[in-house]
Amino acid sequence: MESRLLLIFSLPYILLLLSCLSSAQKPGFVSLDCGGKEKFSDELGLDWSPDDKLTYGETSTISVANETRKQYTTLRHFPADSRKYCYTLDVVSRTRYLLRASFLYGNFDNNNVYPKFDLSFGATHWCTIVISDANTIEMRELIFLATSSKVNVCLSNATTGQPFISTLELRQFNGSVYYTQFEEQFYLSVSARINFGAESDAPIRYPDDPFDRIWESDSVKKANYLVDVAVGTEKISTNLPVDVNSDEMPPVKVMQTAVVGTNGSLTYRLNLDGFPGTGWAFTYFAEIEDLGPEESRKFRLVLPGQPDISKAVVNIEENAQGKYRLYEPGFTNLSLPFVLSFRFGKTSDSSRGPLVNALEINKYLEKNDGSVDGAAISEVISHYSADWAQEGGDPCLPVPWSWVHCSSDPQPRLVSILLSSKNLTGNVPLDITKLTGLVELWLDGNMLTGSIPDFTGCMDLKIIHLENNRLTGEIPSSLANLPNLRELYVQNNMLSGTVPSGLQSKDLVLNYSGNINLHKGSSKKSHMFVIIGSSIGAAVLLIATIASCLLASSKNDAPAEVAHCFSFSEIENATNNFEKKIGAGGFGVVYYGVLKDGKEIAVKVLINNSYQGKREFSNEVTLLSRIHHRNLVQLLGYCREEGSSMLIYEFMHNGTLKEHLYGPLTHGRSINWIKRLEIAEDSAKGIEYLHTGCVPAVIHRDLKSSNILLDRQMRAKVSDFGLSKLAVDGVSHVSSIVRGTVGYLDPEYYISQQLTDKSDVYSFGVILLELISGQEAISNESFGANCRNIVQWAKLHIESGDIQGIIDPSLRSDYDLQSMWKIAEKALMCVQPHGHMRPSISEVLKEIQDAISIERATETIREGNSDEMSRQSIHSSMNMGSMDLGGTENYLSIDESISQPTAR
Ligand SMILES: *[C@@H]1O[C@H](CO)[C@@H](O)[C@H](O)[C@H]1NC(C)=O
Ligand SMILES: *[C@@H]1O[C@H](CO)[C@@H](O)[C@H](O)[C@H]1NC(C)=O
Ligand SMILES: *[C@@H]1O[C@H](CO)[C@@H](O)[C@H](O)[C@H]1NC(C)=O
Ligand SMILES: *[C@@H]1O[C@H](CO)[C@@H](O)[C@H](O)[C@H]1NC(C)=O
Ligand SMILES: *[C@@H]1O[C@H](CO)[C@@H](O)[C@H](O)[C@H]1NC(C)=O
Ligand SMILES: *[C@@H]1O[C@H](CO)[C@@H](O)[C@H](O)[C@H]1NC(C)=O
Ligand SMILES: *[C@@H]1O[C@H](CO)[C@@H](O)[C@H](O)[C@H]1NC(C)=O
Ligand SMILES: *[C@H]1O[C@@H](CO)[C@@H](O)[C@@H](O)[C@@H]1NC(C)=O
Repeated sequence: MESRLLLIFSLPYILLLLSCLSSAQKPGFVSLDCGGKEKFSDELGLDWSPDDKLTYGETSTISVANETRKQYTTLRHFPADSRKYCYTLDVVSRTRYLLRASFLYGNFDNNNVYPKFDLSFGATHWCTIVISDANTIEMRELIFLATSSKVNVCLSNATTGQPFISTLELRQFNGSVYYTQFEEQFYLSVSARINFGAESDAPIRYPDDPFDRIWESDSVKKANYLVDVAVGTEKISTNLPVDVNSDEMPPVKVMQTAVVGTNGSLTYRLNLDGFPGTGWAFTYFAEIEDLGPEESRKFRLVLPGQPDISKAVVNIEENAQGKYRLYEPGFTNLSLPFVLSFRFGKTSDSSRGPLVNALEINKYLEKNDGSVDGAAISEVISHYSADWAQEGGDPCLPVPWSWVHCSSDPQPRLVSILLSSKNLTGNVPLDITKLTGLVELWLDGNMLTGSIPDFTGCMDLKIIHLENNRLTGEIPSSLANLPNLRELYVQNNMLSGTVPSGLQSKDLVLNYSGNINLHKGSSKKSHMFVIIGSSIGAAVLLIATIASCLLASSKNDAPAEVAHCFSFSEIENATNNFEKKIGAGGFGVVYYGVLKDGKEIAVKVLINNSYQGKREFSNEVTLLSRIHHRNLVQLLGYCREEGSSMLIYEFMHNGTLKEHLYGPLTHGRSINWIKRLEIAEDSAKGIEYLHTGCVPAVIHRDLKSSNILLDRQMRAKVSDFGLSKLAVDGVSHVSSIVRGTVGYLDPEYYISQQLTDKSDVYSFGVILLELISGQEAISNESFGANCRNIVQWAKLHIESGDIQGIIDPSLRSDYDLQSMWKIAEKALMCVQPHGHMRPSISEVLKEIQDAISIERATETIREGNSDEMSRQSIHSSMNMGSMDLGGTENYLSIDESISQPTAR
């Protein structure tokens, strides 16, 4: 066993600092109250501040029984998308810190779905947070040596629920506390820090521990934690001071209590977070019992499978050179399992059983150095203050920023920069030319000035977009030396001089029109393709507008990312020669199919062939297939052969919302109100992702109840997004054709042809009215004389206070009127004539979620009268439904259960 002698080096330093530490708040302590609104001091004397500088995420207030600490009454949560959300903290370089993050779910989203997501520290995956109880705080700690002046903590990869965080704390160590010889390559992730023989369940921390380490009480009965305690284990304690030498060691209060194995053994089994792996493990002993002159306490540590460790004999008093003094044997590199069983056993010549005061185990967590281009890209973003430049963390890991694509190397490279139309001013940042792995550069549509820099360092560049800026000077002839350059767009700038002949003789798409002082110059025409018009330009523009919500790596870089191209025969076979038609809509007929691997698919055969050219089509489809969200129907691939174009989607078992509201599938009984609210919530989440998870937003343009599909669990996904764009024929400009479905179409968009996200909100308002009323959006009979339109009809009733007049009679009275009103009022806001008067989809989503919690609260009361069976089934559908992951076969839907006779 080796002792820690390192503190000797820190002593002079300690003495020097002594006089300047008098302020109330410990220097080097940062305590962020996530979602908090104001600064405050807690009862320990720690100063908390809100995380209100963060521009991402939303805040929530929660209330958990017996948790009164202010920092646990708020939290911040983030969308469940494929981005990362980062906190940036200031630190002092070459200093060690304890970083602590904590998570108290408290059912903040009224979803009762326990979130699961990843936490990373810079580019290093730190841990996965799995919430398993709404009222229990999950806590993770990391010890690190700062190597620069900032560190990042990021949440990402929501597998269930929404990522959230309650607190984030930094505690600065001084001197060589927690130095390890591996610290350049490894962090220490804290797995256990236990105070044995504790007098209460409360942990010991600041101010007893000057670094605010949390020494957990061994009396807390956590599941799977500290079990297998041997018979005869007893607590002991003393009031006498224990000499612990320095504050690197456990605080005196921790050392004043211990457990003793009165029958000769101390045995424990505990689960070690983060293990198996190699770790740092120390035990802390102090003799705090008075032994008689003839008595002795000698024991050994026994670790299963590690016989060598059992050789050393501990005699605390001898090892510590006295009573009430600390002895701290440990291992700086020990291999440990997840379930650690250990035993201290007395030697045969010892009169007393073993004693232990405290224990500390940390796991070595290997650092990931992150992307190669980190330094260069930080220089680039340091020129800008917009949100995209503040995403934080590593540019590529664990997921890339929203506007870059990265290679998939262990140390990734930036391969695409997608900064079209971001209002960039000033020169093209020179540091971009240091991104030597760059393949695509999109800087078009900004206000960039100055000249085009020399890209000689970026030999992989294939596509350069600099058009529609204010660039001056000549086109550098060095561009001709880029061996892979295939597309160069510099039109509509203020460039001058002549087009370098090297570029003119290259096999290249080159557009330099709209530069008044730029001349073609003399050259022999060879393979040059000059595009002055905009036919390909328009198609490329389409790609640019949705490119930046794509989080996967560049299409040029990773061919595996290209949308799957199915062969016609494969589709022919899967659909059994287009046998089973399952739907038809504005874009074409949909067929059912089963792939060879058993996966069920829906094949949409697009109606006409006014679609873009083959390459643009497959590019567009590739982009659509990369949009992933649990409430968006996944595009699996496409097929373009035999003169037809097809899109292949995941198959949704329960058809469209339309069919369930008033189609033949209802069989006279339709879905109940809570289910309708859940469908509204799911759809709103999908739309919210299109509007806010993609930059710039993707506007659906054709939302309607037949575009909301239902899976086996009756959870909803939005389909057909992006198709309006796909159908734009090559030549015409994107926004020149109004597209949409009568009854759902935003009247303002129809008149002005200006498409905004509020057009989708209008359509969604119509869907909400359908959910309330069970009526179609347009009907010749239902709405009375002179009225064909659900909006006019509903408005008339709701505004005169007669909500009953529009509620679907098949809902009987199984709904809460308050939740119904909430939705009705919001629906009317959504269908306001002017876009600026309509709420955002996120606001609508909030309202739906409020209505759901109202409905669930009253449902519980209503259930009081119904039988056990139906209560259970409603319950299970909520949990499973909102998890929405793998299909559970023995699912019992609400509809089935409420159609059962109940004991009302
Ligand atoms: C809260 O504390 C009270 C009193 O200490 C206790 O009776 C109750 O069980 C606690 N509730 C929870 C949920 O822990
Ligand atoms: C996201 O989490 C899931 C489950 O925890 C895991 O299987 C997957 O590898 C993670 N993805 C990434 C990109 O880390
Ligand atoms: C533990 O020791 C006590 C007395 O020291 C004895 O009575 C008891 O039987 C022992 N228990 C076991 C399991 O050895
Ligand atoms: C610990 O020891 C193992 C070999 O026993 C070695 O491979 C490893 O690099 C050491 N350090 C860490 C931090 O695991
Ligand atoms: C660019 O500036 C305009 C006008 O100031 C603003 O409306 C627009 O949102 C900005 N775009 C971006 C991407 O910041
Ligand atoms: C599909 O392929 C399988 C085997 O590859 C064949 O048995 C089956 O007849 C094919 N079906 C159609 C409709 O072509
Ligand atoms: C949903 O689909 C499943 C499987 O196809 C079916 O058993 C169930 O009845 C459907 N539910 C409704 C409400 O239609
Ligand atoms: C570290 O160095 C010495 C103290 O300065 C101790 O007395 C201690 O105060 C310093 N430790 C801390 C916690 O700041």
